Amino acid sequence: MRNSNSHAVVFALALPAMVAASEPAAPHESLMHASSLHHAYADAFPVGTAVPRDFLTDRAYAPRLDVIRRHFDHVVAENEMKWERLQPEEGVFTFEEADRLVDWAEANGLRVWGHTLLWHNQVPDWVFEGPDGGEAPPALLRERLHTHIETVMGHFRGRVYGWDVLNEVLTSDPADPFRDSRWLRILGEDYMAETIRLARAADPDALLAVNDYGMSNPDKLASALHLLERLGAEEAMPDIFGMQSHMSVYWPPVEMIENSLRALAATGVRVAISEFDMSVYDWTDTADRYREALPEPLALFQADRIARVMQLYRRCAADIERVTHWGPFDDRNWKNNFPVEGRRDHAGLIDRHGRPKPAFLAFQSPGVFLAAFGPVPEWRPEEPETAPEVSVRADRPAYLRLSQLAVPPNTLVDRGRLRVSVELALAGDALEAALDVTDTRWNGRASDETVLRVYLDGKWHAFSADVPEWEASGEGERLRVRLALSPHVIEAGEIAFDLEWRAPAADPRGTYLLRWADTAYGDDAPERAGVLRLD
Ligand code: 9MR
Repeated sequence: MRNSNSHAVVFALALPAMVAASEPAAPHESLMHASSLHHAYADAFPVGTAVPRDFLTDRAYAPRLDVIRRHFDHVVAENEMKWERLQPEEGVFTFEEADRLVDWAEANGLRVWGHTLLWHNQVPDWVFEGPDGGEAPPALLRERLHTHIETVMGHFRGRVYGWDVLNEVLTSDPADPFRDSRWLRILGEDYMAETIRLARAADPDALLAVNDYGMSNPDKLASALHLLERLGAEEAMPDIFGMQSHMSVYWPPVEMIENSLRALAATGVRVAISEFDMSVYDWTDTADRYREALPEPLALFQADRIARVMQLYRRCAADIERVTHWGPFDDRNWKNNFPVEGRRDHAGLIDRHGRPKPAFLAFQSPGVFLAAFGPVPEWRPEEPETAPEVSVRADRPAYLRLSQLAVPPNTLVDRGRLRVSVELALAGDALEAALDVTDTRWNGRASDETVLRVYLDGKWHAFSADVPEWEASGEGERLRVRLALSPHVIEAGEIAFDLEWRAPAADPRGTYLLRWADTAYGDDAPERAGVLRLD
């Protein structure tokens, strides 16, 4: 093992200049001189990364493969080993893309972790469909699961050293701890133990994991502990529990991570930090604030957080099977599309010019980073002071852009399948609001529990979707509501205004919440209502 300390010190001293520099000689060049990330943890745990498909197929990404080879000791296919990629049609197995990664990893001395055998996402519909077009009977679904696991694990036996067998099967409601998925609905709760046993039989040498997100949440942890207890009793104990560890600079606190990590390890499994990354946004923040660049104080704050998390992992190294980053290149991290599609996040270790960020040094040498820069003060974006405004006129409708509300933890956002637009118009002494919703999760129709609320002149007015005003429109439907405006409002020419749309998500525990002006979560009067001008 190479000792990285002297490099790291030089790196630390060079850091301020690197942060400020505009263009390096060539992208990724400095990374090829920085000492290896995984060597820094050679005495603790393996350090790996997810790899997107095109890094292997598009020659433009060749320098990134060099970076991965230097800094990581294992890889995970970001998408290529998911069910829809490996068996898109029944009996048609397509291993080409996954094989390409495994071949490359083997040729370069990196190990491969398999992701994932059973998930509710990225699994084709045919898996759950019966011969008559209805739901597959349990025996058929069981047989398909068996065939998939045997074929996939058989194909990669000896080349993929372990698998995420059960992915995201938990809820954060310990009273109802298992995700309501088609697996659960058709097979019942035993499917989890059965799947682990199938995987064990298919490749007895592979390590088997249960993998999930949000694991620092004590409720989610309680669900996991319940599952592990049950799997243990059913002789289907996994070897590993994967804490995905998609975090933000603001959440969760290190103590919560430590608490979950130790509680999971106490059940006898080892813990994998399986999908590490760190968004620079608070979960409730939907603004696109750092499109041009990541402000330096925020880059340093992110690094400080990463350093403290890495120090925790080192303290818990005996319980940690591996640490896998889910997207170290800022421009190719999934957070750029979640929870806000197309927003620029900076969740990785390497910036958009191919240079190591402060986060890179902090990940590699937390002590060196903290000695040089820590403690870094928390950095918060400034909120705009002015409330949003909208003008409505009789002859020209106005359009509102709704933002996702700061949401409770179970709230889901699935913008791809949901479109909501709002049009406001003046009609005599009334305000007309027309809401167009296309919600493909509900065959284009709004659920009965959908509620539109309009805040006008100090009061919310609620309209649920079971009112007759809903009418079909295009692919979706439209709700048109009319609110009388009092003479004093018309006289004043402006009024405190907000508009909110909420609907149940496909997952029964989730809700969609969109609001125009006040995007802080709460049922009461908006703290920051907007202004409606009557022109
Ligand atoms: O990073 C993956 C992204 O490219 C895919 O579009 C997405 C599809 O669902 O899956 C992402 O990876 C997920 C992983 O497979 C399971 N845990 C959550 C990850 C981020 O969504």
